[in-house]
Amino acid sequence: MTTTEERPVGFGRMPRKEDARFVRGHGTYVDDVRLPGMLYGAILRSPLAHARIVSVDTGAAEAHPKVKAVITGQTLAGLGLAWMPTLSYDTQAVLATDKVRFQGQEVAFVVAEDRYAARDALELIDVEYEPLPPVVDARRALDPDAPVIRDDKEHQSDNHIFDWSAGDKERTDEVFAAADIVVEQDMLYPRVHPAPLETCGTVADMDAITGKLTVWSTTQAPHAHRTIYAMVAGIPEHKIRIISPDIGGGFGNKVGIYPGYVCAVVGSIVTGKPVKWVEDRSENLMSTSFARDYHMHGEIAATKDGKILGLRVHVIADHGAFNATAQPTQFPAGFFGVFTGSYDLAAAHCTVTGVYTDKAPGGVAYACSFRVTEAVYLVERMVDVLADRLGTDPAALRMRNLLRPGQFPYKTQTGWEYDSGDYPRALRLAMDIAHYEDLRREQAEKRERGELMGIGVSFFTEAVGAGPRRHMDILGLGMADGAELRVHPTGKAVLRISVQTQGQGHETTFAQIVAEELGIPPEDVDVVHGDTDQTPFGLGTYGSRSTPVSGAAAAMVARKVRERAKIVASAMLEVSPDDLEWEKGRWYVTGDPDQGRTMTEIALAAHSNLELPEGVEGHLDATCVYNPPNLTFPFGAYICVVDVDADTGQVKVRRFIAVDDCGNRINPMIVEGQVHGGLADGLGMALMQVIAFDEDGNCLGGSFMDYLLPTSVECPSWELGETVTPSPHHPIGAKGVGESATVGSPAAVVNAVVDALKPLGVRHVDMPLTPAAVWRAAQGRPLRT
Ligand code: MCN
Ligand code: CUM
Repeated sequence: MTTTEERPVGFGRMPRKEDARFVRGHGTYVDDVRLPGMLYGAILRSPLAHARIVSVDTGAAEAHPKVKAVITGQTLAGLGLAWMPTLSYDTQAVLATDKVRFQGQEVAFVVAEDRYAARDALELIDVEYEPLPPVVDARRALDPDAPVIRDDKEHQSDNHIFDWSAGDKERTDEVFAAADIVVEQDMLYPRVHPAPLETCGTVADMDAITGKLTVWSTTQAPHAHRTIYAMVAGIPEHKIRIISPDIGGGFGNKVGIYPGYVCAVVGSIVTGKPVKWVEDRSENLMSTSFARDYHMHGEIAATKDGKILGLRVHVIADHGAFNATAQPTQFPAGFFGVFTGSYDLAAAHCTVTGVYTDKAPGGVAYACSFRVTEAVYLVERMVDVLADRLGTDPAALRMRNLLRPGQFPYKTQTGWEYDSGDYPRALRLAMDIAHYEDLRREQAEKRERGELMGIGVSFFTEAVGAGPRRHMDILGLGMADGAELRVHPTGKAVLRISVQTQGQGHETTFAQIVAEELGIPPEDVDVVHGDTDQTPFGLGTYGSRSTPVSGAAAAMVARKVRERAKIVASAMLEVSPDDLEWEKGRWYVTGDPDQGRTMTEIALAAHSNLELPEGVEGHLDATCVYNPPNLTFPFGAYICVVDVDADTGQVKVRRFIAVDDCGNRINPMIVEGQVHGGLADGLGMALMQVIAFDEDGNCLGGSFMDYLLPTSVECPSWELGETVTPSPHHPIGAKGVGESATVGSPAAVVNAVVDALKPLGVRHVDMPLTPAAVWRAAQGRPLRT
């Protein structure tokens, strides 16, 4: 009999299983897929931000000896595919027919024998444009004289997309009217890009004989993509197979369906050959899904002794030329409604106005938890602006106003129910790790000498793990996830899940969940994902929902298998199931622990000639669908320490302390990796990243020369701490963590830099805090954004 005790079983630190292939260069990414006879696609893109298309001449390109097809908007219009639906019930041009609406927009698609010929042939296409004035500044988009971007839409006479609000306006106005102190601040969360190292791409293979379409694609949500392809293209859903192989980073960039994916599919249908399309870096940076671009006006009300009473916010949200924002249907501004943050408020109200501009589809994603990033940044900047006004320490002001453990489950002023938390404990721990009082002393001494040192604090609450499906769906698809678990005769298991890892290590952590529940080693559990023919339906990986939803499904399906194992064990031991007890890895007879059967023994018996009770079918497998009762609400306290050189505007992040609480941790090593990555992301956004445009709508961030990724040079050695407050409604008490650090860290960095510049009278600087922006602020001449 094997015992499980001496082997690592279940939760705990464990290196990632998938790394064995990644570190040896054996990953299989979309661009590694090579099929016999495969052709290559390339996209012709608009050089102008806003222009009418007068004509498209493809004759010369078609005459190129290696070109197999040239597809234009007109070709697609003939197939009814020139426009496709977006995730926000808008439409997006696959290839432009009437106008181009942003620089880099897709105009034509060439299919050729090789990549080089496809690119060369783009030069042979002659497009005549009639330039139109572009709308670049979202704050001007609703001006009466602003050119109308979406004149393709019948009822669209301006650039307005939606108005959305949350909270109680009247009550908030009352609270503000009665408050001792009201402070306000304008701030921009600039347009940024997820910039995964692997760009987006697709290999489409339509088999003309069987009618089966196989699509290898960079997607975070293969099942949702399949359903959308079926609905839009009219291909029967069972004839579509989406394979999301290894993904080189998603960060939200791979949630949507992009014109290039559709073009590859059409290219394969038209040529009868497999067609590969993979975008290059500039295409990715200029056209494929942007995040943020929120122009926010915040007001905060408080008593003069520092009790925060209310928040009032108005946002102008720049969604670019097509509203392709990824959000659950009922939430046009995503979960921005959590802008009340981690504080006990009397009232709050926000309004968000979404507008079109001549920019690539925006508001899509980037470690955002559906707009929680913007919300957290807003409230955490506002608390610091208030602290400045009150002359109080920002950590003390937070400590005074944070929700107390006894208030959970806590219903916010905007209708969210936070599941659990001990906020003061997390902040106290961060302050202890930082030696906060010593830092403030050091800062005071430095200020005496004219040196600029800043300490920034932020506290965040996230909302991750969408559904429940009653409230949350994407294009009508409810946000729940299926799981299937099969234990083979020799006790080795295969788990099939609907979510899709892009670097988060699901093949490891999901095996650990099954291992924890069944008491078999994680090495004995294979995780299958990313292939719609092999996995149950579910909505995929984004909004840090894999652990909260699919992870719960994995635990529940394993528990079902464990219950079936109990019946088999009872037949083996010839006792009633009621007389059996579970310890990790085996069922044994109550009061007689020597009489027991391990999962491995049970698995073999379940497939043997053992006589099973009436109605028990044998084998050891189960399926389940998990529809979460609520989101999970991870939280954390971050402290950033910076030194600023007023003469050069250089910011040096000296220390960064991050205390995260994501409930029970399945694999602490992976959680820490997620936090490290997210902190680097947040630092990048705070200090160096923006996709900017000139007044003609030219994109200024089309390469890694302009759009900077932080490296180990800019990042400090992260100092992590943790508290554990399990989610009361999640089967294993876990909350999501994948986006926490990106959500929580930018405010800490900006708060630190503004704190450093305080002696110079600076109260706010918009991200990114480049040397130029900081230098200008220090000179009393802030950059206009
Ligand atoms: N985990 C854990 N214990 C917890 C919570 C999570 O061990 N209490 C583990 C999970 O099992 C999983 C990882 O941490 O292996 C992240 O889990 P989760 O928070 O559920 O997030 P998702 O798996 O749903 O990942 C999505 C999230 C998002 S939305 C973005 S954006 C982002 C992020 O993950 N993109 C990433 N982290 C990323 N990390 C990498 N390497 N690459 C990306 O593209
Ligand atoms: Cu919003 S970026 Mo992640 O949810 O894939």
